[in-house]
Order: sequence, then structure tokens, then C-alpha cells
Amino acid sequence: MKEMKEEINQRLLELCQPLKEGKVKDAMIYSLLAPGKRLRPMLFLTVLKSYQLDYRSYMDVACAIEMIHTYSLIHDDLPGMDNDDLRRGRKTCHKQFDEATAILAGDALLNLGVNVILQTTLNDSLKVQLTNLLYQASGVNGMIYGQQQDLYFENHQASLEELQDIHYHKTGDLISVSLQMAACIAKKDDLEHWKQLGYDLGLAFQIQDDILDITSTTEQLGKMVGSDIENHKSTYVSLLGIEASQKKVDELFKKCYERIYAMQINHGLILELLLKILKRVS
Ligand code: GRG
Repeated sequence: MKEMKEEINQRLLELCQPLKEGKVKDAMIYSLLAPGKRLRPMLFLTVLKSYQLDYRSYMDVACAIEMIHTYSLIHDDLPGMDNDDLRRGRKTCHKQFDEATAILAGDALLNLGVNVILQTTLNDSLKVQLTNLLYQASGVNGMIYGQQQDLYFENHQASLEELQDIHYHKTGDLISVSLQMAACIAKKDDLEHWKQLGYDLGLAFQIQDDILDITSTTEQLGKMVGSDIENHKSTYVSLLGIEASQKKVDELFKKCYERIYAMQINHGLILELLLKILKRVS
């Protein structure tokens, strides 16, 4: 798993090397190579591996997923959005550089993602399918919709249903599509299984995030903690409490395991990664 993460980091850097020199390139590399978990590309590659495919042939697609995720983090941290100073244990992109550079670096990563997929040697039909899935999930019906709703509910009380809708899109769409893209390559018949598994995992991951915002430290998380309470934000924890939220996380993971065992894959590989996510402290 460590080896896969290092391979992702190395390829991310290589893909940025040909870019024109300047502050935007520097900011892209700064945020992209910051110590993140690489969860989404790891899920994508691990699913491929669990079907006995050579995951390295799809490394650039994995990198495109991480580029989109990093763009979303850079923009989410901007003063016009969450206005955060710390991300992945470092100053946020606009704090390290400036706001205009951070906006452009985010735009450029979103843009680079599609180019990276199109420039692979995969067959054209597959490239179109993967690009379509990824950009639908991160677009205005997906992650951007989730972000819009999240911003709206900063000043409005959200019900549990509304909160779930935010999470399905803000967090779930990109996690789920990472799994769907792998299924699209490996076995289309399993796509629906991976899609639902991704939404359950995404919701569990977000509830964990709400719990960690209360139980963890800034050093451990690499971002400011306690911000949800400070912003009077509706979260699973504020609506249900920590214990019931943790119970919900456990239930969602159990559903994920059941789906994994329903498929003919190398179960151990994907279970190992899920277990790592379940036990995560950052
Ligand atoms: C700006 C269009 C747009 C969307 C932003 C991703 C996102 C949507 C906002 C980030 C804020 C947040 C807490 C989102 C929930 C998902 C989440 C926990 C993101 C952080 O992902 P990790 O933990 O981060 O995988 P690393 O740094 O490990 O990659």
C-alpha cells in the first residue's frame, strides 16, 4: 500500500514537470504533493488490483482523480469559501502564495485532470467513459452541488436528510466515482455494487470527519479542528451525538464489507484499505 502511494506521488510530480514555469505551477505542485492520504486514487487502483489487473497501466487516471480532489481542497480553503489557513499540515495554497494564484492553481488542476486522461494510451472509448464519469461526479450535479448546499446550510439549520444529501455529493460523489471508474475498466456488471459501496463509504468517511473535528487535534489532522462547532454547523455529531454517529459509521462499513464479499474479487486487498480508513485518525 505504501509502495502504491509513493508511485502515485512520483507520477503526480512527473505529470507537472512539463508545465510552464511560474507561480501557478509552483502552487499546483505545492498542494498536490502535500502529505494527503491519496485515498481516492488508492481506492481506484486497489479495485483494479483486486480484479488481477495491472494497476500501473492506469496510474495517470488515478493521478487525474487526485488532481480534481486537490483542486476542490484549494478552492474550499479560499476566503470566499471556508477561509482556512491550514491544510494537509501546511499553510493553505492562498496563504502560501496569494488568492489569485490559488484560484488559478485550482482551475489548472481541474483542467489538467482531463488532459492527463486524454493523453493516456487507453482506447478512445474507455477514455471518453472515464472522463465522462469523473467530470459528471465532480461537476454541478455532483461535488459542486454538494459544496453549494454546504455553503447554503452554513446559515440554515439542516435536517439529517439534507445533511446526507450534502455528503452524498460533496464527499460521496468523488469517492464513489473512483470505484465506478475502476469497475468500468475491470467489470461493468459490478459497477452498481461499487457505486453504492462508494456512497456508503463516502458517508462513513464524512461522519468520521465530523467526529474527528471534535475528538482529534490540529497536529494530527493537519487542519484546524473545532471549526464545525465554532461555525455552528449542522453535522452528524451535532444532530446525533458522537456515540450514535460512530454507530452509523460502523453500520455503513458493515454494508461495504457485505458488498465486497458479494463480488468475485480478491477481497483481502480492498478490505485492507477499508480497514485502514475505518481506523483512520486523520
Ligand atoms: C470547491 C467544488 C469545491 C468542492 C469542495 C472536497 C470539498 C468540496 C471540500 C473539502 C472540505 C471537506 C471537509 C470535505 C469533505 C471531504 C473531505 C473529508 C475532504 C478531505 O479529504 P481527505 O481527508 O484529504 O481525503 P487528504 O488531504 O488526505 O487528501
